[in-house]
Amino acid sequence: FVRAVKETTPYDGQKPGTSGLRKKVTVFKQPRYVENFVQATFNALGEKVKGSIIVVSGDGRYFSKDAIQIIIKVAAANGVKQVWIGQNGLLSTPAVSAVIRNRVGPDGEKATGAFILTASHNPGGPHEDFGIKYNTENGGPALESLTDKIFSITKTINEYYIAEGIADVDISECGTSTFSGPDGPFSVVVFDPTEDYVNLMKHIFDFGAIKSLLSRPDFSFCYDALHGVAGIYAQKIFVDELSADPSFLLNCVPKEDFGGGHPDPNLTYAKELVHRMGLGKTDPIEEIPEFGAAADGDADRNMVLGKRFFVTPSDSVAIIAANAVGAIPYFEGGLKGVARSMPTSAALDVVAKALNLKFFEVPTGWKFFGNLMDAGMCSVCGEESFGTGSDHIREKDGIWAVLAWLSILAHRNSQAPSGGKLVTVEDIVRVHWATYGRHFYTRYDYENVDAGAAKELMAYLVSLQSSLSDINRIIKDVNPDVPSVVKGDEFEYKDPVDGSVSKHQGIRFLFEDGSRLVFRLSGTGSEGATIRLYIEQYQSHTSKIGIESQVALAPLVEIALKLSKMEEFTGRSSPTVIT
Ligand code: VG1
Ligand code: CO
Repeated sequence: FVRAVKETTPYDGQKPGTSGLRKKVTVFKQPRYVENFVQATFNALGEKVKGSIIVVSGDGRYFSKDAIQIIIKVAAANGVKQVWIGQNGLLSTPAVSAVIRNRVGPDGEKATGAFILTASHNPGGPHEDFGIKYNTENGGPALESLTDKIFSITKTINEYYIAEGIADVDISECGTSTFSGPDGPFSVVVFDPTEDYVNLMKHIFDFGAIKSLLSRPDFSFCYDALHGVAGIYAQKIFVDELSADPSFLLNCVPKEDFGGGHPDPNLTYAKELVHRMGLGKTDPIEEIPEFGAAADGDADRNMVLGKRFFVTPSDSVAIIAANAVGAIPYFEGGLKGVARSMPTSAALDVVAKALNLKFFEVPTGWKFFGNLMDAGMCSVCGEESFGTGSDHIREKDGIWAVLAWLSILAHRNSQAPSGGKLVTVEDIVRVHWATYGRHFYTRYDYENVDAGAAKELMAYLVSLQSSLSDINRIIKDVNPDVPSVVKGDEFEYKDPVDGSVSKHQGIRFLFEDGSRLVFRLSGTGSEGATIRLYIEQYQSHTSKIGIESQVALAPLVEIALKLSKMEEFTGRSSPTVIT
């Protein structure tokens, strides 16, 4: 092939958000849009690109196949030596992280980075979302220093390189295609997207123990991949390796449009699973599984359910941290530390304190955990947004979380009297609350709000946060029974490893009794603005631990809406999604 230099002009708004560049497919389809962004990334990477191996794949959403062919050609023209692609362009986000960290090329070399093609839990299809996220050598999302550099280059870019004379590569079959170019041979390697990831999971967990649990006549489960990429891993791990009944799998064939749904594993969007698990129903449905789980489009998120029972993601990470040692062979030597994102509930803090573990609170977005893990300071971490993971890779990991829960269930049951009643998900959670207390938690999302109105609301909160007397006056007017706010601030994080500072990470109101209200703007939307409101209350009195979450939180919800003048600013009387 020849290396052609093409003229281009910048596009506005190619700014990677919390997790990469996410836009409507129609935006990505504009001429040179993908080329500009990929070239800007290569320019930002500089020297590293020549002779490197780059991974390109994703959740298989609509437009992935076109984007892959473009990226192959831009990579070849920039001097990349090899492009690695999961068969059919599929690789889950955690699998990409595993491939970067573990897979080796013919001469033992590792990949330099990856373009992950996904918009995660956002819907897919010709009129929906697409996304490109760049991950670096450690397998984690690019840090802000790099994404800022990419963004600034996109604003002035005037040319890109592209290989001319390379035919489209068939990505439906495993194998290697080699081309000769100006810098020597260039090849595209298509491989089995499950191989590296499945090997890693087998190394972390005791598959034998999980298999025994799954074979119990009183145990059944249901895994819903919501037509995302998790399906191919679920088939390999749960069915082929762990011998689960194939009927346990729901929506496990990846689709370009996720079957028209939101591939978002929460109580609103994972409707079919929620129904199967009997949530919100009191009438006896036959054969409700004992365990249920779902993933998002790119399989880095998870939702865990028991029979008629929801585990909040904030509880999930705390419970995994509290039970990992003993249940999961990978953690045999103990945990190095634990971390959560700022809006995630303090359930993990309580565990860290009780077990005397190092603890970190970082801004939203997985990239902040990576530095801690690289420095050996953190083993288990999580976010309230259905993200849980560990230092086995540098992304959150949906299937890992499910295997962690199955391991804990298997371990607890192996300790229970043999022939006795199954220890369930709900049993494990209730014992946890009784031991550590319970953090009632909910998140209200106001999606696609007018961007100007959202900014005004946040600006108002920034100024309100500094006046405790104003805040407490409003609170007492609304409900004198609610405790006072003792601190308001705008969350700021100084990375303990590299000293970098991230500002404006959300407004916090911290109450006397440990309750918290947090407001922040989403960084993953593709249209308008999304305001997220996080509401949390701690309860350690055994008599109050069992009450309904929405009942326990109702007074705080009312305060949050009044404090922020939510309806006044946004015109919304209710949120779009409650999780
Ligand atoms: C959201 C979540 C955040 C998560 C991010 C990426 O970000 O709140 O916790 O890390 O999505 O997850 P934001 O900025 O919209 O609140 V994923 O599965 O979309 O890569
Ligand atoms: Co995701």
